[in-house]
Amino acid sequence: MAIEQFNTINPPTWCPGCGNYSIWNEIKRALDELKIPPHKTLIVYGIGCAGNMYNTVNTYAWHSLHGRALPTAVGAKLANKDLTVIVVAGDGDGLGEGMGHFIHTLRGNVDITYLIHENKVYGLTTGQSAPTSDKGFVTKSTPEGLIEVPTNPVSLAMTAGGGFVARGYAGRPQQLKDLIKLGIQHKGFSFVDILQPCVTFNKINTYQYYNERVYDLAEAKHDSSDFNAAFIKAREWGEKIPLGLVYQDTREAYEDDLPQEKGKAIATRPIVTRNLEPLYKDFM
Ligand SMILES: Cc1ncc(C[n+]2csc(CCOP(=O)(O)OP(=O)(O)O)c2C)c(N)n1
Ligand code: SF4
Repeated sequence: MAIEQFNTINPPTWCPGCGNYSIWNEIKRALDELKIPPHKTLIVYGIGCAGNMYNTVNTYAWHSLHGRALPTAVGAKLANKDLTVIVVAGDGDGLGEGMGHFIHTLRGNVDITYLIHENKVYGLTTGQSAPTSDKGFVTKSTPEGLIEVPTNPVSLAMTAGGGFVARGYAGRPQQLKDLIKLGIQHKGFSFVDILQPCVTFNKINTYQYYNERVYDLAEAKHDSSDFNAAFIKAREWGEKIPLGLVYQDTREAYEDDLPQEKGKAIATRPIVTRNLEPLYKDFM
């Protein structure tokens, strides 16, 4: 296999230098290295610059509603457990409108992989503040500077019950690819928060900003099975920003506890027509 099998005839349309190009490449490389073919993969996309990847990767694809990519993906996975299901969404999409779904999907632990492109701004709608934007961030929607403090998606994912929580960076493509691969291989919900410079609307969190701060948790001998140690790393943000696998547990995926999922994938079973007349009569 080769990475080209995941290309379509449509080139991406992101701004030159956008971090999305790296993420796009590493998703394809991860699938290729895991030998997961296009017809065994579904990518569900949110709405935004991140979601505009939807027609540039040759797999099954679904361009969902803003904030609703996760429940769409959960439904698809439960209907066809043979598919590798990945979700690609922006941080506005996933942590603003889609925040409720995020928290409940973390609890639920369905076996899908969620990639949030954290650019700390609304890119597609031309630069409003996002839930991850820094306090004081000046945008068209916050001309006097943002009042709220930012959401930390990594520590949030841990407190909400996430069983696989990682942070990657578009500027560290090799590590990012390895994290996406680990996430896909994890049995249960895997979340990779990806630092993604938006070169057009975020002049603060640039490649230079991150390059001066990021370090690799693996090199720091971090134990990703120790929740308390991992939570300290999840909260770390400032002069130093950790990258890598922050926390991983071994609990069962949602599907493993669902009797209907035993046996063949639901989508491959014959359609059974049931006579509901007796049931209606009971209630009439
Ligand atoms: C229900 C709904 N609300 C709002 C919008 C408008 N909208 C489109 S993209 C977007 C935010 C994009 O920001 P983000 O999710 O961070 O993705 P990015 O463009 O930065 O990749 C918004 C608010 C929409 N399309 N649908
Ligand atoms: S606006 Fe920002 S996130 Fe969107 S394509 Fe341009 S650089 Fe990328």
